[in-house]
Amino acid sequence: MTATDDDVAGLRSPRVTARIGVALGISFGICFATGLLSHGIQHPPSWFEWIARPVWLYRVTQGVHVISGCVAIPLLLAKLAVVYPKLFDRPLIGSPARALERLSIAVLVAAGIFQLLTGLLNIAQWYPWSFFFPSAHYAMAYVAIGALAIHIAVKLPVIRTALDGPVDSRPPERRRGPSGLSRRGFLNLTWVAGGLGALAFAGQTIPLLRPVAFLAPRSGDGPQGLPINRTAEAAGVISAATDADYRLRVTGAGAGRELSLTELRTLPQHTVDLPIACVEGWSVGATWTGVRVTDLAALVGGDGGRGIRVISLERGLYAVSTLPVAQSQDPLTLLALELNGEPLDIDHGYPGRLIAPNLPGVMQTKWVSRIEVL
Ligand SMILES: Nc1nc2c(c(=O)[nH]1)N[C@H]1C(S)=C(S)[C@@H](COP(=O)(O)O)O[C@H]1N2
Ligand SMILES: [Mo]
Repeated sequence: MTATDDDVAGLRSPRVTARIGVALGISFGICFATGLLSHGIQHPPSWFEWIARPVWLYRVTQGVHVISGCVAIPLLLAKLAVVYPKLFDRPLIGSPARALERLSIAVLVAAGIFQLLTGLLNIAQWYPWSFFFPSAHYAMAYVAIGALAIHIAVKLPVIRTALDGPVDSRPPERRRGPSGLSRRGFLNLTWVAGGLGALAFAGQTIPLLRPVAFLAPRSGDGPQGLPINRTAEAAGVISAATDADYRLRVTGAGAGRELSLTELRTLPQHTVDLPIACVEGWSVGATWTGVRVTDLAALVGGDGGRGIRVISLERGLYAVSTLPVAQSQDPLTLLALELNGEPLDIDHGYPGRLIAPNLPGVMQTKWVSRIEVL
């Protein structure tokens, strides 16, 4: 960077890129932290115990995860737009320090684009790839954050100087480039684009913003006012779920019970207000009525103190969910038989689905066939 920066032409100034970079770094950092949390809840390491209160916490953290990712998309595009000629500077490699810097940038750009693109397509439920999205998205997060850390460390002196002082210290008559756009103007456009990125999806999780969520694919439509990620037909469970011989099997240490839907309905029923919060960022609050999982555990002499495994009629990826201990013992955790005052729609998990406080939607198994008290 030059001493005054004033002779750097137009928008391609470190003063511009550093400011966008700070915003991008913050959104990546937030996205990374909330993403790690979501992964940790679903695949808990032995030292990690997830909590059941506040019931809306995951709804917020996962909403923030998706929104911060959506904000980062226009920010990354703006940053690339101002720096891209520098990406091809000669020499391409040069000294070891320069080689490290350039390698970290190449990895950062590639991993950043990969994360934002796969995250976006996952929201749209479009999987034009053969890898397993959660594992790839999780692994690549470390690559992106590692490259970001190196990039910031290498650039720290430049960033410091660039942020010290106004974005444009040239005389006013020289502030507009050939496009007529000033640095301030470009930055303001970038912030507006970032805000639009947030708005496009925020309505998935913030009810007040639902009408303006112009890109959000799942914003509250679906039977009983709740979106559906996978229908009973897609899951191949229609005949098993509507079978008159349906029995819920509850197993514990040694003991076992089988309950028909009628028997489930004669057990004490409880009504709770809990959101479904999907990893894709959409979330909706709803009223659920059904049997406490702790009451079911008690039928086989357990209390959920070591967790509970919930098994679906469906085979495959969503067949099994292991509840954290906090949710397994929580009076709000139900085998729900009703949603918003009506029997569960088959697409929402009839005859019964799990609903628990502060848990990712993906762990709230539909079409439950078996409950194992661990
Ligand atoms: N058996 C089964 N349970 C499931 C799913 C599924 O595909 N199969 N999808 C999960 C996901 S990802 C979410 S977000 C919620 C959505 O519940 P809903 O379709 O009733 O809105 O159910 C969860 N439970
Ligand atoms: Mo989900």
